[in-house]
Amino acid sequence: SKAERTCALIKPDAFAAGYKDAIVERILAEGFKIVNSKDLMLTTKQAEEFYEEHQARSFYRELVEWMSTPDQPIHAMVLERENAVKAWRELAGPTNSANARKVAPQSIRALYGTDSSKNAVHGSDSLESAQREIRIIF
Ligand code: 3AN
Repeated sequence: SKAERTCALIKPDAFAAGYKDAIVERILAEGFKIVNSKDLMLTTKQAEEFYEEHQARSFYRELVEWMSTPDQPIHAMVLERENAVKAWRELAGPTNSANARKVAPQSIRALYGTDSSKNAVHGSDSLESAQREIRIIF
């Protein structure tokens, strides 16, 4: 089977709390290769485009503003592995960190997230999303 690429973000909550190195170590330990990475702050426009599929959701504006807060960096990575999209979403865990602590206690969101929005990391939901997200950020 063939190596896939997915887009991972360490969000502002986990970055500010100093969890970047621990999360990167875990990613490598789980067999992912980090083929590109950078610290950055998203512009409002980048965050809007990144989350455009959520435009109709009640939390969209808050999510965009949080992900593009000035002086609140994120760490973006392109991860490569067999089955990378699904494997990274599994490692990240359920969207809601409190739920993650119940059903997937070793997942990254269980270990480093707070709730449904401050949930430490992002993972692409498909290969198409991964390509789109990588193009927006890198
Ligand atoms: P996932 O990131 O697990 O794919 P999505 O795609 O449903 O989850 O949500 C994208 C992002 O939107 C989440 N990572 C989170 O930051 C935010 N979000 C999702 N659900 C909520 C919610 N109920 N309240 C606030 N923010 C949310």
